[in-house]
Amino acid sequence: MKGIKEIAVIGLGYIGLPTAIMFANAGFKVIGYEIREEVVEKINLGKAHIVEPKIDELLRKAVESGNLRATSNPDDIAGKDAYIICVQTPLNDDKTPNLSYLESAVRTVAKAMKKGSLIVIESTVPPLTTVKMAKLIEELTGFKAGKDFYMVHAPERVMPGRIFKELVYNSRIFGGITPESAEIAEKLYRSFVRGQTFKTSSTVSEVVKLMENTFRDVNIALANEFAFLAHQYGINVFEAIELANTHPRVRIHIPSIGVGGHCLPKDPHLLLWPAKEDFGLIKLAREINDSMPLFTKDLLFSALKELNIPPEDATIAVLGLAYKGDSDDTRNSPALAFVEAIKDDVKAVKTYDPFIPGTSGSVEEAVENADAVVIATDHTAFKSLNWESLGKLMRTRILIDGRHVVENPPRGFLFKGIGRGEF
Ligand code: SAJ
Repeated sequence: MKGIKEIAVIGLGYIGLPTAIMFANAGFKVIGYEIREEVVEKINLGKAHIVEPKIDELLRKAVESGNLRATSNPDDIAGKDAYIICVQTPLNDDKTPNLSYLESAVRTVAKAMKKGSLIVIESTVPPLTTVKMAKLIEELTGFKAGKDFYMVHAPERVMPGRIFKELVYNSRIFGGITPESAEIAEKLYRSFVRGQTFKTSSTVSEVVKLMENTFRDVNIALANEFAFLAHQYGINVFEAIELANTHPRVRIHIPSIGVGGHCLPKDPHLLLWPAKEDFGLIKLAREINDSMPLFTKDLLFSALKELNIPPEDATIAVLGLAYKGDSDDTRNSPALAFVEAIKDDVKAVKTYDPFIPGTSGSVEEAVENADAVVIATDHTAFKSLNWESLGKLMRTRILIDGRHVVENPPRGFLFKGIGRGEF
């Protein structure tokens, strides 16, 4: 395989755009293919359509160097040496994978590629997908996989907010349909990856990616079950977790109002989808995590009951809509699930999230005349609120902590928190 010089990145979302930028700033000629024309326009002006530290300066550098251009015209990606596919793989409503975006991207690449092209799927996919897509390319092109083209699954592990650091320093796995495919991809990515790199088969790589997020989802569910027990035993689960984690080989996760984002709620289902049978733990963990917004609703309603406030008379202020702290992403956010769960049973719901336009203008505005405040996202801004002055604005002072933001409940409030069984 002669040296790779020209790369097409398919899909310029929160993984594709940073990846295109890294390759461009590593000296490759990169063309980003994106169907959203407004995104193409912005990128060609050196402006990012996603919020991520350092992205504006790195994107401007890539565009001004002439190494990165975006297009929505598939003719512009013809005959490239490498194609990096970074499209979404969401779930359908019935929790089965929607691979239509991936298949459409593969068909676009099949039309554009040349003999010898390397194709990399970065998207998180069900096991066995990469080999299936290689067969589709063989059918569409008459090329022989592993001989006339190379194909690899190379999942990303980046955490939003740290993408550019983690793209360089995280370890990386290259799963090839043939060992040579993995070799070629590893060499290409080492143009910017400084972390350890590993080669394996495409199916092992697909399973590894899904195992990583399933491991996290199951451990969060375990922490949530510990929280349920803490309520029965009258203890603070966070004190217990902190002490348990002093064990050198124990790292219990954090109980919360729920698990959001577009990875953890989805990936366990992708892992199980092609399996002929599963064994229950992974699905049960998903059910436990998905039940947390309702558990938080129960805490709120038990507090209203203690103060003899009929829910239908109550105004509830919800602080945070994003799926996790200091993010503007609301995909599968448990905060939204919580609002959905209470909105028809209470008089009014007011929301405030500093990262989400269209919510109240301030915490004060949201809590004014409210009967209860529910902390639904662990934004840093919520960790230093003056509850005494906020309490003066409220009709009744109930505080429900869904994110372990409040360590010592403020005086004058009826406080309940997930795992705070001592109250
Ligand atoms: N959460 C908890 N308790 C915890 C940790 C997280 O309730 O102890 C919640 C968060 O609030 C959030 C959700 O779970 O709602 C997911 O949080 P996350 O920190 O896992 O964030 P993601 O989904 O953005 O990132 C994960 C990461 N995977 C792992 O840490 C194994 C990231 O490295 C992956 O790249 C990313 O999924 C992905 O794209 O797959």
